[in-house]
Amino acid sequence: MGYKVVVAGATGNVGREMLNILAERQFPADEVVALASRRSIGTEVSYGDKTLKCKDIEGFDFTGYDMALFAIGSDATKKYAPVAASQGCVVIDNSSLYRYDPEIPLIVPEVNPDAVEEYRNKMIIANPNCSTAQMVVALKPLHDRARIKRVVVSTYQSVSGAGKEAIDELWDQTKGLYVPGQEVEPSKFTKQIAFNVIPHIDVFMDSGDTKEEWKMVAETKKIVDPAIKVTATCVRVPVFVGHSESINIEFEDFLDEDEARDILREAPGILVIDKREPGGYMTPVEAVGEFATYISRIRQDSTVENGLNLWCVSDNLRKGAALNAVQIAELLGNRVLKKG
Ligand code: 11C
Repeated sequence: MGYKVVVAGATGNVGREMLNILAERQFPADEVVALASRRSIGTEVSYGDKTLKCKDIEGFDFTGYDMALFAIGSDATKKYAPVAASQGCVVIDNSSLYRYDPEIPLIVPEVNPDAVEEYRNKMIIANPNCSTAQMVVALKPLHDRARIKRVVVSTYQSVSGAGKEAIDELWDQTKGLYVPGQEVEPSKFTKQIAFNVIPHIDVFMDSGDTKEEWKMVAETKKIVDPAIKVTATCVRVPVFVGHSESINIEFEDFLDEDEARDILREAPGILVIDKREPGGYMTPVEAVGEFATYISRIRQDSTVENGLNLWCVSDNLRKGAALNAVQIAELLGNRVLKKG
């Protein structure tokens, strides 16, 4: 007997990827139900070679369903996650609503799988922000070997992180720049995104950091180790899918770049592509549709006592969202629910 699974927000970028990945990874599901908001009822979405018709999330009875993958944003999650949880269905939530609740586990399966047991507290498990997920996959094995003291990260985040309208804005604005009279003004973004970069993701906080930058700090501490200091600068770039990160790490102990490369080669979820020659590194367009987090440009930082630099690329809709959620579902199934 397999699982009965709900995907809520099935018509969005992340919801569609959740369905694709459940099918690609042959998740042992007896039944998969696609839910959406009222305006998308009846919309057809693909699940492997099947087509599912979206049902209304309002009034849906989650009783008898084992788990629900939510990709519906914080406001809707606030309304529907407690309903699913109270009806005995474990929610795996992609929004930021519950991530910082000490009673709710925030999980990247390669990093802190044991936290899955804490699902019992509220029947909810949180999925991290995309820029955090790929970074902590890289940090964890290095931390285990040499204890990370401090991380300085700069991100190069694709527009798909901001949703479908943001993808359309980059596309239309890029075309519009070549056609007099068809220029597209910024709407989803604060400034022109085509052929530009914008050092602003999510809202500004009193500290001067943006919320996206704050999330990378808070989530890394919760998932890997509260002792790790993180400072982040998050930047939107004109890339459709795939986030990149330049990561500078300072360790307690010396870690040689060759040993770091070997550790990362062995680490779960990581592929190292690191040849010191033209093209011997990963770029975001090459990561689209892939499961791995790619690490390149591993090198000593000799400006601090025990420093290392690396370049980290992943498909933000996959490892950063849908894949991680499906991996949590697999973890929950294998470790706790044990069906299938
Ligand atoms: C972005 N990282 O690239 C964001 C998207 O907290 O789940 C995901 C926001 C989140 O805009």
